Amino acid sequence: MEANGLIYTHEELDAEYDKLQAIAEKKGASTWQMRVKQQTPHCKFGEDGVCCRICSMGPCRITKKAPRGICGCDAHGIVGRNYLKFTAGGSATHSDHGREIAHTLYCASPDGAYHVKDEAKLLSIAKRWGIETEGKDIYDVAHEVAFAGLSEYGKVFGYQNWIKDASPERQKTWEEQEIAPRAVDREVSHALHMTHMGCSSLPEALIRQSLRCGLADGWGGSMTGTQFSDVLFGTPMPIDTEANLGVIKKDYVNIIVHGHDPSLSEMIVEYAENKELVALAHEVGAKGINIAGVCCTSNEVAMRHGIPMAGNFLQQENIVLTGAIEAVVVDVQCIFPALGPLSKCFHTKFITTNDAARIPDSDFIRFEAETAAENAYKIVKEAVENFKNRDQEAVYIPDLKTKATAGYSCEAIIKQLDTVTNSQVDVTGTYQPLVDCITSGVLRGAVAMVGCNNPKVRSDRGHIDLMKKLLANDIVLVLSGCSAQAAARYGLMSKDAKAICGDGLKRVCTLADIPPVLHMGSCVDISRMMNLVCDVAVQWGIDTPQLPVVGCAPEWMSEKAVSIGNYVVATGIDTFLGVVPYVNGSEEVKELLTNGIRDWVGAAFTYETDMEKLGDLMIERIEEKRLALGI
Ligand code: XCC
Ligand code: SF4
Repeated sequence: MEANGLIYTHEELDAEYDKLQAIAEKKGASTWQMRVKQQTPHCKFGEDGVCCRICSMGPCRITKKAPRGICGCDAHGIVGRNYLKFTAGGSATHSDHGREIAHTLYCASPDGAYHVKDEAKLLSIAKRWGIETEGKDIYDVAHEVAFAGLSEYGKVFGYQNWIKDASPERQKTWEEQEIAPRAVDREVSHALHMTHMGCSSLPEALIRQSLRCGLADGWGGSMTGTQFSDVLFGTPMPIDTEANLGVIKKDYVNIIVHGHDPSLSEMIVEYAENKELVALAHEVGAKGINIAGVCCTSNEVAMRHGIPMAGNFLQQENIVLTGAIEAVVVDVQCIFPALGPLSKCFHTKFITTNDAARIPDSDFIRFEAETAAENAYKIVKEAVENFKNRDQEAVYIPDLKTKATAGYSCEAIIKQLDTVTNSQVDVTGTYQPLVDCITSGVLRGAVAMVGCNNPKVRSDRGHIDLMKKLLANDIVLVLSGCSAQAAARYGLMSKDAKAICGDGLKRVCTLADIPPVLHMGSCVDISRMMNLVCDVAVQWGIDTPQLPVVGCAPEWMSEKAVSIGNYVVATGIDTFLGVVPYVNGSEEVKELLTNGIRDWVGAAFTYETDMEKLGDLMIERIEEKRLALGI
């Protein structure tokens, strides 16, 4: 069943996923659907954020009868501290990803495993960072830029280099508000210092550092991850691919790449074409080697190589349940520990590769930039050799597949806009055509829809129903992370999806030859969206909070998502969440996040668990901003 230009309904997809659940039950395997039942209702103290266990006098939990912990900390201090710790976890994680990529760039060499693919981008970064390039070998420049990037993590004085790419207004705001990000590691450490027993319990201070720590991610670690990945693996350009479980092939060796760091997946993709390994695949009775992705790794290889997207976060177990997977190869983040025992119900090998993500019941094959080629060869070989252990009779691959176009980096968007410009003055290479579409009202605005899926929201429905509503209202969408994959699986990332758009957006899609939802990449690529909004604001001559643009994470779940939320808001973009962070236990913290911080950065959070209302609120906010601009 291929949704050729069609858009799947929830029922069509659920019917197939239910069949995989039945397989799990028959096998006695545990899935998240089952575990959610065991874990709910969730602990109310945890949900409200009023449980503190940062010292061994506790744990303390706040109730009406016990309004303070043993040290005297109240709910506001505890909730604020927990929120900052959550942010620090996310910022550390994204930033460490960026650090790995910087290290990979440092290892690049003409005859090694990694090369410089986008020289122009590298030279442009070097220039912006004041690194001399004249007469130098491109690899020497790469190493200097990589070293400078790595040094940003422990930078002794000053702010992150990348913030110079933000709009002048933003930089000014961050400095004035004392949230301009300093060294990445410093912001994370400082956050953990502040949340130590007996340090900060003032909500204002804790939330301010949350914004700063988030900015160290978005305009620090994540930006490094994105920009350096482009230098190494190429800046994404529109590319056709496919999505959903139907991309798994019955007659092929199927290798799933899952996680976030493209250093690994790029090499796996390369070795899937290795002649010896392909010959070996034929020898064991397979037609070849098929690679498909899960989570953000999938986004990385989809937008650079057109590797199909098998599924997002909450699909990871379904993929194994097909019984057709020889190996799930993972690097870091968003990997269910459940994959260990689940793989054991099948012939599937669960291969972990990174010191940061060691998981029971997995085979650990350490993957390092220095030895990437031999590591990748070994991993792919193990998968191929595992094909003979597959029980072909028991395989069930749902016949679900969509077409999708991925790879809309900022550079790609500008290029696409160049094709539609009919202005009298030359605006090639700028966002002016986009600004014109918005000011004329052909497009009402834009929403950056990002983030995970979460069983608290009926999986993916939050994303999809909101997207449909926004598209019908002539609001263009830029997507990343698991939100992007949800869109792809339903068919919204195909150019034919313009059929469900309002007339204005439909016209823009036809003229620019784009799908109405633009795939901008993985979670670290939300940094691309920050570049986009800053550059559009500069082009327009306004500050980012004035743009009729909002951010939305309807089903977010991870610490990284909170870190992202903080830097998106701090970049001036109102952000709408469909899952409430653990802050309900403090009116003061909640007030700050949903309103107070607007005085600092010009934007704030909106929490609304009713998706219909969440959509209305976003449209309302966009229209308010238009009105304020007089357009
Ligand atoms: Fe993870 Fe990035 Fe969330 Fe998906 S969206 S569940 S964080 S893979 Ni970023
Ligand atoms: Fe309890 Fe205070 Fe220790 Fe937290 S820091 S566990 S509130 S005594």
